[in-house]
Amino acid sequence: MKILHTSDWHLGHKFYGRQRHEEFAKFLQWLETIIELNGVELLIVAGDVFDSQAPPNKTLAMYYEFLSRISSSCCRHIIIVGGNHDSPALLNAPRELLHFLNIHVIGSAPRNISDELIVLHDGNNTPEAIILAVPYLRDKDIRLSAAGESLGDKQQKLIQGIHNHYSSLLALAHEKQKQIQKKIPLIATGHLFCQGGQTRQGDGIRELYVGTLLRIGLDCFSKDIDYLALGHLHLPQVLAKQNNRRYSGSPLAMSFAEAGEKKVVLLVDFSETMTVQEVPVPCFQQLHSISGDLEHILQKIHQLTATGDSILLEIHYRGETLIDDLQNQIASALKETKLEVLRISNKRRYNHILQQSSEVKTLDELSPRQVFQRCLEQNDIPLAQHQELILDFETSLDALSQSEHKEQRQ
Ligand SMILES: [Mn+2]
Repeated sequence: MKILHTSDWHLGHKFYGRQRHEEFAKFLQWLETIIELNGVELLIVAGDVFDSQAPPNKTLAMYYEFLSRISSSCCRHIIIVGGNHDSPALLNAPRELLHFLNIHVIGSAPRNISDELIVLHDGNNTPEAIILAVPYLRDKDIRLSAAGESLGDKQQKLIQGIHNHYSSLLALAHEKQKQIQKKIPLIATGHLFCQGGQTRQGDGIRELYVGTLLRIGLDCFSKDIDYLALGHLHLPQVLAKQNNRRYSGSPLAMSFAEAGEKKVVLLVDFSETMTVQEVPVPCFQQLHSISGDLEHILQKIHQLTATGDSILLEIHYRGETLIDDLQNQIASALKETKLEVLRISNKRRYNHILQQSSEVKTLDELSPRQVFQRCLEQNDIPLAQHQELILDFETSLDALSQSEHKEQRQ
């Protein structure tokens, strides 16, 4: 059986307010080609299909068009699990309909855990794989909260809850295996931060409380699991040198910091001995970050123009002199080029005007968590209390966005 493992598409993601529809469309087209070229029979998307709880209609249309095309290809089955960015209600809404196309959607932990156990059948109706389709597990899915708990208690219970969830599901899978009486691949998904996982600044992971505080040990996943398809971290990686425990990473750069990094999808082949092959994702839109004084910035713009490529830019002015018309100077340098600047930060100017050392950002550029963090700092809340307050804040924020979204949809 040939499987394609991918995650963290973040469809609908914007760069400083600029939509990326074209890039996403190109990626999905490319993915379709890869699926057909390699005769992929199962597609696994391990969470964060969408970037936000309420993606634009154009993004939704792109997603459904892709699913309908794939379901009529060689790809017999599609498994989609929700990530922390996804709205479970949005992913789950068409699940009954998608089921007819052999598309299995698990938007959030279902009431009945056995719904996460999926047995896939080949064309002759013979079982060919068992999937533990586990989505991102929310605090409320797995932990019974009690009054007066310390932060340590909360985290410990969350970790324990995630371990229990996987082991209960594995017990059900073992029963199924006995019934099937034949060795078929056992595949599990997850959308979480594994111990030893690598991340980098600016990839959006640090802002999430599960990312900041919780690390799930690999011992959570039984040796009986033949392949673990993980999502959440944006760098593709093998865990603990085990070829069959992997993050596919995001296929597109989600920040300027990720620009130029290797992006892949994974082809897992169970035909004989299991093999995993990284398929590099082409770069559909070049990104470039320029940091320096005006001379350096203009020189770099000149160099990039000469390539003739269409490139999105992020510019950080770091010069000593105060330049009031920096924006105009850069705008005129970009005239009649294929370069587009999305953000110019002028640290020197802010420092001069506001006499403060930290870079001023607008609310657009800050996540709610960063705003909260600034409140903690401004109000001189002792550092020791930060983690606990942030966890409570994130939990409330998550609950709020869930209920807001529910109201919108009702
Ligand atoms: Mn995620």
